[in-house]
Amino acid sequence: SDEISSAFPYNETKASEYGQAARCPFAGATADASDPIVRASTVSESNTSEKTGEGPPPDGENLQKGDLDRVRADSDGQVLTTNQGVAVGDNQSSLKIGLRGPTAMEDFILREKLTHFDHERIPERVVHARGSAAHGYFENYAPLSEYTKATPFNEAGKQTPVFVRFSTVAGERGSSDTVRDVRGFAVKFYTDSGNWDLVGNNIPVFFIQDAMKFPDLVHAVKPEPHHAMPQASSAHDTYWDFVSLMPESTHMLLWQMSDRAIPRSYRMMQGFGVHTFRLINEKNESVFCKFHWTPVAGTHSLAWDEAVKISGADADFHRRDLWEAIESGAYPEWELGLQIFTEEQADEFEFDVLDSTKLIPVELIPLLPVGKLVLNRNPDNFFAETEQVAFCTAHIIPGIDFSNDPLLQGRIHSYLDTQLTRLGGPNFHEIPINAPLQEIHNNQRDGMHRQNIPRGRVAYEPNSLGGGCPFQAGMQGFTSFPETITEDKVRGKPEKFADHYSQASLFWISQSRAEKQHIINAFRFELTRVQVPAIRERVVSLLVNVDQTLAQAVANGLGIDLPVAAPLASEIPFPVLDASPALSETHYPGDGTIKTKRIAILAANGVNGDSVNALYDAILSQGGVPRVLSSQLGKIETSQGDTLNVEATLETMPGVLFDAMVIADGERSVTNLAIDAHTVEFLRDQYRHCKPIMVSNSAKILLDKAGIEVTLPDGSVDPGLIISNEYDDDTTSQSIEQFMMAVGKPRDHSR
Ligand code: HDE
Repeated sequence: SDEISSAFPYNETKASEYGQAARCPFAGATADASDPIVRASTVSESNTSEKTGEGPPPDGENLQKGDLDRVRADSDGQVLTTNQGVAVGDNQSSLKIGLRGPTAMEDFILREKLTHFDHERIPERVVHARGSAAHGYFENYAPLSEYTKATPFNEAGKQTPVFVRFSTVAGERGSSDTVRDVRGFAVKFYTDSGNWDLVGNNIPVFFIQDAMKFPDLVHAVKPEPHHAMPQASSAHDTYWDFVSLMPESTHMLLWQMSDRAIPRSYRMMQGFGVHTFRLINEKNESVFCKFHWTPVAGTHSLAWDEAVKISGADADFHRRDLWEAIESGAYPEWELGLQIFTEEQADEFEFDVLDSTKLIPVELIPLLPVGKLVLNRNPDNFFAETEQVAFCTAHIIPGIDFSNDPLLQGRIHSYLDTQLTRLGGPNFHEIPINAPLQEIHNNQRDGMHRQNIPRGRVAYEPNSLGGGCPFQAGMQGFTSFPETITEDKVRGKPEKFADHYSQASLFWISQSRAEKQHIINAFRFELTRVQVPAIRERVVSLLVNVDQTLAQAVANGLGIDLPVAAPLASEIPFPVLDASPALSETHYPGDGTIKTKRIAILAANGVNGDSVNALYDAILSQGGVPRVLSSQLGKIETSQGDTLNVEATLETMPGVLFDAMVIADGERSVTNLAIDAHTVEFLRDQYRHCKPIMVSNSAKILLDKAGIEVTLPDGSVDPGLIISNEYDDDTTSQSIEQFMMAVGKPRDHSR
């Protein structure tokens, strides 16, 4: 080291601080690469999140990964450099005129580092700022050539790489995941005929009918401009003022106040393209189409009280859930279903298919299952991929076309336009996550941050100097459907757009009893936060047109008389519809398994270790995620004289973060748990949120302490509360089976 310090004279005075030690990792600054946790957190498929499953994460099969490899960077074993590739000798101190003197202007290393840092942030998305994404693929079931020439659908078993981003709408980039809001469900297909983006939501309808109203809607729901409150919440005056004056939003309001707006997980929500699109086949025949994603895990939601508490316990609840599921190899899956219908059928519907506040009940046009979506790889870098991905409704491919939905028409402009500000110019398509797999050849040139190097003198068309290239593809390329239109140029709306209530009523009557109660509660909550009484009343007057019971229940909660119904926008009597069972979440129970369900096992000193181990293995073997929780980390003694590892504490991982719970067997353990007030809180929340609970006989004292009745209010057996007999092996295994069944089912709201 003497030799080295004499080679670097600037370190002479304080060799120990500035010497070789600062240029190489010092003792303790390197981690043992054979440790699986260390390995997992240094390689690009990292898992630094609280882990589900066992062992290092599997390497997901991803078709886009190869292509992104050219830009992936790993610094393993590399020397630190500037952005010009110059090796940096000292990354601790700026260059000074004397150790106590001013910093030299010529310190290009410091200046480059600070300049880059100063410009690290880009504007967040004006809506859908908070989101999470993953890579995967879409696999087509069978050729769909009868309807479309779009290449992802042209062969059985064909896989098309995708990148999917889920999001909330109103909250800022750092807001909480479990707020009441619509969720974005945006899919970028890297097809072999160019990129196709299906930029949808988890709710099949929208607030407004015309793009003209979108900025107003967003200004109303975002934090109020004078004091920038509230964050990520529609429960305030400006939002309800706006929607109460826009009766077309009523249908969407029912969805937004329903459980759909507080999903349990991104993996457990439906997705919808919302608008009517066109499909076009090789013969240039066209049909209309709506896109639906249905999750294999079922459609599940949180309880409102639970969502609020999760916000405090883990603001990244949905982000973490998606990340962990993929890291553990439990790849989320959806089925793509199409509602296909002709123009003639559309003319017969009592609603207009160009109106995004209306849906087509699947009982009227059933879903044609066409393929599955699998998400199997987490991004390497949040900013480079999830933040920089640019979804555009204008990105469509031959075989797909727009309808004249006036909301969609406006979106075709907005998504490209917004990237110019957000991503800093017109070359955002060259950012790796946005680049198509197909080569790009055109005469667009220059602009900020151009990456490719076009060769030759020709940047125009037609040309002879470039041999006429790049040339037009003719009918092989994208051609718009030649729809015949003979109409006046007007500002206005088609007649059927004036029906603002039939489908709101349809949604309401199609909900289960519990779902209806949740909708009432949500309206009461949001409107109670509204300060201006006239706004509250105006909202209830819209609800009178939807359903008297709903309106009355909301009015009661607000302490007001039932107002008169809001005036109708049309004289035409609109239809009263039959219920559509598929609009209720209960229609999508999932596959009945306990896969990825998080199950807390509460234990303390004196626990029956054999029973915990058996239960733990049983949960793992069925794909569930068991966690042993106690008052503090470390080891607890079992009644067998062994020890058991505590994985999380009751204080840091409250009940709302789990799908089910077990009080482990062992009288002494139960007595010890009873001393910790978190145990009772845990039990109460799990019970209140209708989650399965398994306790042994001896733990009944804990139920008493939590004020939990062992039977349902009507005296019948509570199927979600399983009391096992810890002294009888047979009944214990029956109880475990019963418990697992309950965990695999959607929540039972009979409590
Ligand atoms: Fe969007 N929307 N939107 N939207 N939207 C954006 O685009 C817009 C609408 C949706 O994960 C923005 O890149 C207009 C309906 C999703 O990156 C912006 C109108 C639906 C995402 C924009 C709508 C959506 C966005 C903000 C009415 C469901 C997130 C940043 C005419 C079918 C995509 C960006 C992602 C994002 C405009 C209505 C879904 C400003 C003008 C309807 C999932 O361009």
